[in-house]
Amino acid sequence: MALRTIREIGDDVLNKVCKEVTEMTPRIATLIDDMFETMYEADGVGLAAPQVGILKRIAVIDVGEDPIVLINPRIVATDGEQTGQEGCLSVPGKCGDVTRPNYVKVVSLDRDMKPIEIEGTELLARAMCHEIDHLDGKLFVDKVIGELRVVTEEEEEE
Ligand code: GNR
Ligand code: NI
Repeated sequence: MALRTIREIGDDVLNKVCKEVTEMTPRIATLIDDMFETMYEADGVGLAAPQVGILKRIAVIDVGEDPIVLINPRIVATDGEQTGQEGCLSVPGKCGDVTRPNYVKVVSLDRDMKPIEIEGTELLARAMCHEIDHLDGKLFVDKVIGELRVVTEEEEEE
């Protein structure tokens, strides 16, 4: 396992539409392991492959329940709305309010390329939307309501 470099806003790789994964390979398995390690080291709740420079439709999420691997994820249902603070490891030190569905149902492949369905509300719903946006080359900064704020040191410690 190894840490990967997290690409930051301004890097073109973050604005590209990622390619579907057609088969699991040893390289992709290693990428997924490295993405978890990189996400945990950075104290994130999610990480998408383009954030480490790989234009494939892969994301990892851990909001404190089970770690989730998403491959070729698609949102198939949403309900309600939530507006809350969002940040991104590719936009260090900044945060802003974004409106997302309060519930999302995602169909995806897991690490074994087996079809799965994941339902989430609140932070999990927000994280799945945020990661799927990355796979389509979109960053939260373009969805912020009002101002993009500087995260204070106290908030960083939370
Ligand atoms: O660590 C992260 N926290 C977060 C908080 C609110 C909404 C989305 C996120 S995802 C972010 C990690 C990241 O940049 N994933 O792409
Ligand atoms: Ni992000």
